[in-house]
Amino acid sequence: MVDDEPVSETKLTTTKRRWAADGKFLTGRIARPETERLPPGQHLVKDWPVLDLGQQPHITLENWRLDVTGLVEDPLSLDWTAFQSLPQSDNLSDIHCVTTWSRYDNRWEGVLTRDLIDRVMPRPEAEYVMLTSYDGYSTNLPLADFAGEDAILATAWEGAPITRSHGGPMRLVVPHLYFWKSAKWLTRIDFRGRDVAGFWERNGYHMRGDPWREERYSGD
Ligand SMILES: Nc1nc2c(c(=O)[nH]1)N[C@H]1C(S)=C(S)[C@@H](COP(=O)(O)O)O[C@H]1N2
Ligand SMILES: [Mo]
Repeated sequence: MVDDEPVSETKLTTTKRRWAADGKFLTGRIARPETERLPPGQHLVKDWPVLDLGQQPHITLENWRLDVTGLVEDPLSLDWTAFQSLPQSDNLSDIHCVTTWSRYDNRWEGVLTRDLIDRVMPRPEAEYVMLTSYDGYSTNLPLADFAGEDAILATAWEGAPITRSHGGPMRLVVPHLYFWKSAKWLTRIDFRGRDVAGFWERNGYHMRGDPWREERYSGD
């Protein structure tokens, strides 16, 4: 069951809300994505940190569902077998987390968001998506970003199923935006005509979140 605001105040939410209020980590530097691989204010890590609201849901493949709703011609409710029968792809991308770590060259396998979009056929009025996850997390992004060419509904990382702590059995990866837009344990994709703030977006974070423009906080 997915609630709208299930998450109690934790040290993480308090700290990250304060960073947003203070504009922490902003460099004011102009990034050049053509020549610089690391966005401004980021540093490289080799490991892969786990970040979430602290409730990592257990979802069996049998119970897993993905609902695709809202302003689309063909809404879908997919079980795991139906999801696996969508076209499968793989790609390589970098992760940029707003808490300033970046990780290069992550190999993902799953369903490109473009292939899902082709299947449901968004109506012309659909300009945003709201994502909802099994832990009650939500995040919003423009449809144009959700449809980015590297964006993937990922079921595997580096050749193995994505672990529960990293959002398995399925998570979104939208590598050209800060990683909070990449919902773990994703269960609903809702196509909308208006941009409504998700969890971090209600807590001081940017509606778009482009690391190259350093869109960390609302108002940046
Ligand atoms: N469902 C869900 N997705 C989520 C989050 C979350 O708390 N719940 N946290 C976001 C944030 S802030 C980040 S940085 C990344 C972290 O993903 P990772 O734990 O695989 O590194 O997941 C994003 N997706
Ligand atoms: Mo994050």
